[in-house]
Amino acid sequence: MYSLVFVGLALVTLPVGVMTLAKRYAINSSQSAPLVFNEDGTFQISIFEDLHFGENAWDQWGPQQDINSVKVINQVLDKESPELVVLNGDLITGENGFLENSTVYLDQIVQPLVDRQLTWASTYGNHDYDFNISGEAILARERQYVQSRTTKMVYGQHAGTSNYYLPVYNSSACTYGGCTPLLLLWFFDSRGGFLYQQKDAEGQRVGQPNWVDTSVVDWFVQSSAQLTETYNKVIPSLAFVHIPTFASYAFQREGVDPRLEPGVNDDEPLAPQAQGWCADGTNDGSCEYGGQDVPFMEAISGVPGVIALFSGHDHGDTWCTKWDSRLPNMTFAPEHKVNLCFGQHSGYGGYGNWERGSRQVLVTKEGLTRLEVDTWIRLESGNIIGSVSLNGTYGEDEYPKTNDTMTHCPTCNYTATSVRTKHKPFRIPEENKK
Ligand SMILES: *[C@@H]1O[C@H](CO)[C@@H](O)[C@H](O)[C@H]1NC(C)=O
Ligand SMILES: *[C@@H]1O[C@H](CO)[C@@H](O)[C@H](O)[C@H]1NC(C)=O
Ligand SMILES: *[C@@H]1O[C@H](CO)[C@@H](O)[C@H](O)[C@H]1NC(C)=O
Ligand SMILES: *[C@@H]1O[C@H](CO)[C@@H](O)[C@H](O)[C@H]1NC(C)=O
Ligand SMILES: *[C@@H]1O[C@H](CO)[C@@H](O)[C@H](O)[C@H]1NC(C)=O
Ligand SMILES: *[C@@H]1O[C@H](CO)[C@@H](O)[C@H](O)[C@H]1NC(C)=O
Ligand SMILES: *[C@@H]1O[C@H](CO)[C@@H](O)[C@H](O)[C@H]1NC(C)=O
Ligand SMILES: CC(=O)N[C@H]1CO[C@H](CO)[C@@H](O)[C@@H]1O
Repeated sequence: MYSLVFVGLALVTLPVGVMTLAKRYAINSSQSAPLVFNEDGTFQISIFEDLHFGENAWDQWGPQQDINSVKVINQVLDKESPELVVLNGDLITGENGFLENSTVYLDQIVQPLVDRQLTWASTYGNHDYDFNISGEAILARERQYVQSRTTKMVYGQHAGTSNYYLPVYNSSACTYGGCTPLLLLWFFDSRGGFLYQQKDAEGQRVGQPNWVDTSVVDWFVQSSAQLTETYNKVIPSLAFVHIPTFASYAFQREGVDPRLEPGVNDDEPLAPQAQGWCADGTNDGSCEYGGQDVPFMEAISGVPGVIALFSGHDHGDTWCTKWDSRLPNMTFAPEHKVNLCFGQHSGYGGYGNWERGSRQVLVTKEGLTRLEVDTWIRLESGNIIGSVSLNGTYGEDEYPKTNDTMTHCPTCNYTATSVRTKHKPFRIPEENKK
């Protein structure tokens, strides 16, 4: 699909120095070759999220979890054949990182993708930002691979890193600018965690806002309007962000129906963007939710053609909901219907033992005409669960209930200095109730 000349060239015959050079600068082919639909008119995405590599590097448990996580990626990709892999945040558990090597875990994550000549695109999550790690640092590591499509299109000081879009074309006969894309993929950075190499007067790490910044929202609204004008057409799109928005929380309070919205719903209440921040931008622990994700929610539901927004973050939530009306505790209704989906906790790092897996999204040219995609979760065991069509009647159609199964893992139990802290329970305080 894209020329992988340098990968194909038996690198083993090259001395190490040349190999590194080749890896870094050779062809940039995947970056210049557009994403395209299959001959059969499909485009599949495999989402891995909350991989949480690099926990407890100093003992046996952490590295063992990373080995288990690599197995998950391999098991899933032995069964699925995506055109693109999305790494939807919390690739690495940054609070365990050492400055000198905090991003090397990326190499382990992407090895199964490189082996299969797959190309990928990342969003960064709150655990990808800490004193010793940052989105910029992970992106620098990703740039060593031509298969990475992760990039940065918004340069404001508070924008975060992984904000960009990728067009998907009809066929390889198209080049950038040559054809109208059939599909756009938007990637957003919900930030969070802590600022890189910064400490306050008390020597504490400095928290980073955990929502999509308004500079990014402006860029999204303007860029999509520009694309609509350029192509004289609303191009259907899918969006990815690590931390879900308050709309998912508001829906969850209404009640997730295990037959209409199949999936695990154990993280209740879930942790949305702007959790733990006050409306005035302080985060001293006195507020539960500051509402700063409202502009992003308005944009996601206001920009026409957005079929679904996929997030991770809450490892124990795996359902999709169609957001199509004003929800309690929210002041506005979505302008257009948008499906809000969680994926499946993919890594052995991070809290929880829900069975590991990966959400699949199948786009067809035909489905795009009705703004529909199909999606399911491929588990590490090989089983498929939660297979649904995000079509016009999603939310009314009955599906089999998803079993809430846990992974049985002899190396998973850990009691010493576990870093597996769950998100703080989330409650809206009286003053924020609408
Ligand atoms: C490949 O990409 C890198 C970084 O994005 C750039 O510095 C380099 O010049 C590119 N090489 C080619 C051959 O385009
Ligand atoms: C899209 O690509 C297919 C081949 O994959 C080709 O048959 C078809 O004509 C193309 N359609 C357009 C509008 O270019
Ligand atoms: C990173 O550095 C730490 C501290 O030197 C070390 O314990 C750890 O094994 C290193 N991790 C990797 C993946 O090299
Ligand atoms: C950051 O990395 C340095 C150098 O390896 C290490 O000494 C330090 O403990 C780390 N700091 C934090 C806050 O993780
Ligand atoms: C949506 O998909 C479900 C499951 O395949 C199907 O039963 C239902 O009829 C579809 N609805 C529409 C409007 O196509
Ligand atoms: C879910 O669990 C029930 C009861 O154990 C079992 O009968 C059913 O086959 C399971 N379904 C799936 C899809 O695994
Ligand atoms: C791990 O912990 C669970 C729950 O505490 C327990 O049921 C299971 O037997 C433990 N497994 C091992 C291998 O220790
Ligand atoms: C905190 C919270 O959820 N507040 C309100 C949200 O909306 C429902 C339904 O209107 C109220 O019952 C809650 O008190």
